[in-house]
Amino acid sequence: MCGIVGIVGNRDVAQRLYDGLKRLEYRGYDSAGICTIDHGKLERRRAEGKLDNLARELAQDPLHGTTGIAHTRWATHGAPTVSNAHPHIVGPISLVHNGIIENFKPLRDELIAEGRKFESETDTEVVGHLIAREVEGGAAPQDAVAKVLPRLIGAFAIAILFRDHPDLIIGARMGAPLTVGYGEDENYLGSDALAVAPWTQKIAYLDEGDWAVIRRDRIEIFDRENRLVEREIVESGASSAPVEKGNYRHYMQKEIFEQPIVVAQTLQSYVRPFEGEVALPVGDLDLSSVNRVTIVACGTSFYAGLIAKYWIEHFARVPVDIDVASEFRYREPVLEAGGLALFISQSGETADTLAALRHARAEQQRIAVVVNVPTSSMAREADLLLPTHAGPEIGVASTKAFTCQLAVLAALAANLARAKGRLTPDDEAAIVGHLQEAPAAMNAALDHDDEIASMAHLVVPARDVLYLGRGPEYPMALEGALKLKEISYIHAEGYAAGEMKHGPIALIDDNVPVIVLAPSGPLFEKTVSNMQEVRARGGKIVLISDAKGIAEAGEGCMATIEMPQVHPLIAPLVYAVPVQLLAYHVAVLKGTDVDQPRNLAKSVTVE
Ligand code: HGA
Repeated sequence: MCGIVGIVGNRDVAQRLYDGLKRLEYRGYDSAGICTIDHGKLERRRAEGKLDNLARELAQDPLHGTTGIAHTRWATHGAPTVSNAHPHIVGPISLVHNGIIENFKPLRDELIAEGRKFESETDTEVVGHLIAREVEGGAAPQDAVAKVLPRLIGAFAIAILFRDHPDLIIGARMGAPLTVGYGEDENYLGSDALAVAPWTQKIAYLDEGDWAVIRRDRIEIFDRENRLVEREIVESGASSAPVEKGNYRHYMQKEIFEQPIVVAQTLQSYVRPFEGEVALPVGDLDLSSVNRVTIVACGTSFYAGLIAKYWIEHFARVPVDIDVASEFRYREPVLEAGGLALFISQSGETADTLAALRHARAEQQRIAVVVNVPTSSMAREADLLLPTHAGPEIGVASTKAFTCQLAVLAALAANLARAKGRLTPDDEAAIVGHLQEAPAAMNAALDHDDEIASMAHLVVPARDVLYLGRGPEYPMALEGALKLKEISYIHAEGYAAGEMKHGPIALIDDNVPVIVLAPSGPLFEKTVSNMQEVRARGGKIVLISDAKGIAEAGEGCMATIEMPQVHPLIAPLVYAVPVQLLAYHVAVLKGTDVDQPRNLAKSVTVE
C-alpha cells in the first residue's frame, strides 16, 4: 500500500524522491507528496491523485534540500485530499506513515484537550503531534521517537524529518515493512528494496519494533527495547531498471501475455522433467508427517489456495482447511501442533496474511509460504519458502503471479502426495508431464485474444455478470468475477455451477451474461446441465470450453471461447487466461484505469 522513500543525501533529493515514488506508485495513488529541509525550513509539495499531479506541482515550484521524505498514499483514514496527503508537517517535524494507528482516537482527544490543532483527518497526524510535542519540549529527536513509539498501537512504518537536524531521518516499523539502504556518503530508507534500488543494493530489513537513525555517514538501528542492534546488510538484488510496458498498452496486458514464460520459469524450480519428478526444496521439513494443511490468503491468492485444496485432497488425500486471512486469526481456528500452514501472497507483505502467519507460528504450525518477493517479510519468516518467479507484477489486478502460484501449488500437491505414498513413479511422471504442457497450452489460449476482444462488447453493457464452474473451475469462476469487479467495475459473482438453483438463478434474465467455465472432462455433463437450467430461463451464456465441449454444448450460446484440450490438472492455469483477457478487454472498452483501478492498491499492508 502506501509507499515510503527517504534520502539523507549530499545533493538535492526532490527529483530522486519523485523517481523513488514512481517505482512505488502501484502501492497507492490517492495522493503523493514530498518534504525536504531547505535552509532550516520544512518545505513540502503535495497533490491529490496520481504522481503526475505532484510532478506538475514540483515543476511549478521546485523543492531544494539534501534530505527529504516522500509518500504515495492509499487512504485509510480521511478522504484522498491534499490536506490528508502525506508528508504531514507538525511544528518542527514532518512525517510519512504506512499503516493504521488503531488508538488514534484517544491520542487525538488527548492532544486536542491540550489545545493542539489538527490539519487533517488522518490517524497519522497524531504521531506527528506526539513527536512534535516532545521535540518542542526540548527532547532530542532520538529521545522523542523512543518515547512516542511505545504509545502507538496498530501497524506502521514511519519516516520522520526534523527541521533543526538537516542531516537526519528517523524511521520505525511495527507490522509494516521498512528497509534502510547504505550508499556512498548518503543513506536511504524505503518501504521495499525496489524503492531504493537505483541508489544502492546494500540494504538491511528492519525487524518488528526496530527503529533506525539515518544520517549521511551512518545508520544506527535500535530494537523495541531501544538497544542498539546490528541487522544483516544484504544485497537486495532488486532491479533498478524501471519495468517497461514494451509494446503493450497496459502492464496488465503485458503480464497476461508473459504467463507462459514465467510459469515455465517457475516450474523449472519445482519439477525435473527428464526424471519425471517433482522436486520441492523442502529442506528438513518432513512432508510425510503432514496430516492436515491449513491454507490462508487474501483475494486472488485465496482463489489459488482454493484450487490447491482440490489438488492436495485429490492427490495427497490430506485434508485442507482454507480461510481468508482477515477471518483466520479472529475465528480461533483449531490447529494441531505440527500441522502445515501455507500462506500465499504476491508481495509477501499482505498485512492480514502476515498476521495470520504469526498466529499460526504461535500455534506451533510449520510455515510454508508461496510468495513472489523472496525478500519479503513472509519469505523471511517461513520454514519452507516456495517462491514464484513471475517477476515484478505492476498491474494492480494480479494475473501472472496467480498462475505462477498455481504452478507451485500443483507441484506442492504432487510432492505431498509422493511423501504420503500416494503416487506411483508413473503417476508422478504423468503429473510432471501435464505441468510441462501448461505453458504451451496457455500460449494457445492467448491466441484467442482477438476473438475475446471482439466479444467483450457483449459484456460491457451488463450491470451484473455471473461466472459458473465446477471443481477447480469453481474457484476460477470466483477469480473471473473478481477480475471483472476489480478492473471493469461490473458487479460479478462466481458460483459453483450446482449451487445456482439454490438462489442465484433468481437473478437470471437476458441482461445478465452467464459465463460458464467447462473444460470437457469428468464434471462437464453436470456443468452443462446447470447451464441448460440457465438457458431455460432466458439467460445469455458465454461458454468457455474446448472444441469437444463446444461441439457438445455450444449451440444456442451468446458466444463461445475455445480453449485447447488439456488435462484437468492444468485446466485452471489455462482457463485463467480467457478470464483475465475478458476482464481486460471489457475494462478497455469501458475506458477504466486498467493498471490502477479506483480504490485499489497493490501489496495490501493494512488490515
Ligand atoms: N492511515 C494512513 C496511511 C494509510 C496507508 O498506509 N495505506 O496503505 C492514511 O490514511 O493516511
